[in-house]
Amino acid sequence: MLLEQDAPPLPAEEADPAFRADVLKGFADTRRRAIPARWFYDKTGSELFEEITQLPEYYPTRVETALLARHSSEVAEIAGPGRAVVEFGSGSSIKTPHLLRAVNPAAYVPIDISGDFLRESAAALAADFPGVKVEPVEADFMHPIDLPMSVGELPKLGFFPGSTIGNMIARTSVDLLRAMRESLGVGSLLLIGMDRVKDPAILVRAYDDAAGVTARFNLNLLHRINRELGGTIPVEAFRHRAIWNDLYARVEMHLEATCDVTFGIEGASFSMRRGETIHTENSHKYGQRDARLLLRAGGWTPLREWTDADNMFALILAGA
Ligand code: AVI
Repeated sequence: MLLEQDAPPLPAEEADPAFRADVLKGFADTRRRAIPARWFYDKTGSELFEEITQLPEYYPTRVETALLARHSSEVAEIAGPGRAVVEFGSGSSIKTPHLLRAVNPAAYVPIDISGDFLRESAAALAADFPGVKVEPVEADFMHPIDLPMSVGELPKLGFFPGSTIGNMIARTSVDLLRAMRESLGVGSLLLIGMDRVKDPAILVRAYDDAAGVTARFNLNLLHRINRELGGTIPVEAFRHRAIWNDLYARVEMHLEATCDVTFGIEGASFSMRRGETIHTENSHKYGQRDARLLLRAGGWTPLREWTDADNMFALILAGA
C-alpha cells in the first residue's frame, strides 16, 4: 500500500502515548516480542478487517450471522419482552439487526471505546428501528460500566458477538465476563459468540487467506508504527505468519523478519535476526466444555447454545 508508506509521519505530540508505550515495550522484550492486537484498528486496519469478514476462508462472520438469523427468535422467547439489549462493541451493520428485529427491545445500548464509530453505527440503527430508544455509551467495556439511568430498571440482554472474547487470554476473558455481569446485573442474560476448535488447516487458512488481506492487516501495524511514531521499519523485510498453537488452543499471528534488520522508533534502536518474530494477535478457540467452563468462571450459567451443522461456531446464551 503505497499511500500508507508514503504518508508523512504524524508529529510526535499527536501520537497516542499508550500506543507508543506498548510498541516500545513490545520491541524491547527480545525474549518474547509482542504488540497488543488492539493497535491493528486504525482507519486502514478497520477497513481491512471489514474486508477479512467477507473472505471465503474467514467463516466466523458468515456462520455467526446465519446462526443469529436462524435462532434470534428463540433468544427472544427466552428473554421475554421489555429488555434493554446492551451490545459490547459497536453494532455491526449485519449482525445486530437480526437480534433487534426478533427481540424488539425497549432500548438498545451499544458500548464502544471509539466515539466516532459508535455514534455512526448508533445513528444508523436508530434510523432502522424507530421504536427502539438508542442510548450509545462511550466507554471501555473491559471495566464495569454505569448504564444510562433510562435503562436502569429494565432487564438486560448483553450481546457480545464476533468471537472477540477469543482475542483475550483466559484470565482477561474471565475478568471481562465478570465486568459484564457487574454492568448488566443479576437476572440479566448474555448472548455471546465463540469460535470452535476445529481442523488446524481450516483455522490457519482463515487467518492466512489466499488473497493476502490478512497479511496486509497484520503488516499495516508496522506501517502504522512508521506513520504515527516516526519508525523506520523496513516493512518489506517482514512477512505475515499464522500458526496454530495447540497447547493454548489458539491461532497466533506473527510478523517474521525475513532477513537481519535494524530500525529506529522514536530515538530507540532495535535489531531483529532473520526468522525472529513479533507476536501480534491471539485468537483462542473453544470446545463445548471449555466454553461452558469459561462462562461459569466469569459468573454466567450457560442456558442454551446453537451451532451450525459443522460445529464451526457457537452462539451461547447464559444467565447471571
Ligand atoms: C476481531 N477478531 C475476533 C478477529 C479474530 O478472528 O480473531 C480478528 C482477526 N484477525 C485476523 N483475522 C481476524
